[in-house]
Amino acid sequence: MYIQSAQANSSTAEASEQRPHGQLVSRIVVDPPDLQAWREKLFNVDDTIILTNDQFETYFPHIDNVYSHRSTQKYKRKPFISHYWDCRMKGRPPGTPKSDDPSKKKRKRSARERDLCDVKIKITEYFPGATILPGDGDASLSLVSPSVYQTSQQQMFNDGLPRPMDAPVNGERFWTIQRVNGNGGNGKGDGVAGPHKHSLAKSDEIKKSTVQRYIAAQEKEAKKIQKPLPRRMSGAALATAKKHSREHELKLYAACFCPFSQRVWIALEAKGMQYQYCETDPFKRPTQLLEANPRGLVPAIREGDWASGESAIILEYLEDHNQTVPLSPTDPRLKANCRLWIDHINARIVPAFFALARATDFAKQSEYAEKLQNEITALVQAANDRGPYFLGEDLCLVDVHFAPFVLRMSRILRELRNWGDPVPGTRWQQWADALEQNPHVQATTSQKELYIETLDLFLNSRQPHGEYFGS
Ligand SMILES: N[C@@H](CCC(=O)N[C@@H](CS)C(=O)NCC(=O)O)C(=O)O
Repeated sequence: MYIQSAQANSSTAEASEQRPHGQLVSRIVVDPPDLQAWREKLFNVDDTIILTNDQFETYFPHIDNVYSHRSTQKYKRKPFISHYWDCRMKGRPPGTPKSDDPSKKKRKRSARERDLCDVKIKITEYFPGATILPGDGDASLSLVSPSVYQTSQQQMFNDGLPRPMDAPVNGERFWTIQRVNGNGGNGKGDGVAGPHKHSLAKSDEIKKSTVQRYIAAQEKEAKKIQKPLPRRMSGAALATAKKHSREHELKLYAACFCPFSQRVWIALEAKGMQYQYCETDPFKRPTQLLEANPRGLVPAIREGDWASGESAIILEYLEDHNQTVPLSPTDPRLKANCRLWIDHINARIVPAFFALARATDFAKQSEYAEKLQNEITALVQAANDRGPYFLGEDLCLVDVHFAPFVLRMSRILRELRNWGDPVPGTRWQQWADALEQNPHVQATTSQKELYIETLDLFLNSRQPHGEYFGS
């Protein structure tokens, strides 16, 4: 079954380079012909495999669970780019910190031994117009001499799978996949690296392929429509809300599913303030909420006869009101800088987040994921080098604005929208982990199911978080 058509959103080298980490294709074909044979072939990678763009996009997402992306090599003035992937059974490289965040998805790999397999592959993507020529300076090319290629164009090989008949000739994008390492000799004495030390079935037990994850996400969404959901606050958030349920002059009207509400809640907790938490369903338009915020949106706060809506305004108010734990720097330039990046979060990251969260079309998901990643990268580049937070060691308002969305990236976008975790060892990962592990963020976070269960609530909000036109 062909699910969604290819979106040729990367017809140039630049577009390919901008793709998020490890993400090579932009469509899903659930049930293509000869799938089992193709999976075996792409698992074994006995010889260099040449694929048309169509073949690569169709079959690689069915086998990408076997491998994990390690690095991408770009070449100056060359019409190709190489992506290196290790067999997933090689395990986590030494030095990659494990997250001890209890709400983070538990990975089966934590129990697995390391270095169970040594197979590495190189996937080379040749841009339109590239041809395979010997001596082009790249090792992969010398493996594919014109005569080999000639043969591959003309024959059906003994695995019975069709070869790309026209890829390098008619100037379309094409791909090669080849082994660059393996478990020693393969016993044939032909210099070819050895095979995987496990079966394809074993790889399938360990991780689902992109296509399987796509199908699971679709099923999850379908089930969600069928059964009524509890949609109730849970976990640490519930405990914190109970602790702050007593009548108090300062009231926070918030909804557990709402990222904007969570911002204000994090700030109240970080500042150690006394307040009353009032879980509020904005869709029911309760009077107390309308009195505090005539627009009827959460969050809103009330303090005596004064009230306000809008998370950014409330956060500024709390900052002016309570300086015991400041979340804003005193230096005017640094403060202006923070305001600038808060604006970036609200004007660019939030709409890009919503665009991706709303995208059920797989090709659109790739496009929006790339845009969201670019907006995040701009923010991360503006952050203090040492971290872990935006300004360094202490949580500030930029972090407070950002944190609820970072949490929802791993809880919603990763589960439903094919969003990739931050690349290990990067500043982005350091920041995302710090936000996940921050005690005030954790104290205001429910168990992860809540966020998927309530996705429709904040996506259906009246707020025009909008069409994202980021460029
Ligand atoms: N810009 C507002 C956004 C608040 C917002 O969108 N709240 C949503 C829940 S996440 C809401 O109250 N929706 C109710 C509705 O649309 O009727 C803020 O930052 O406070």
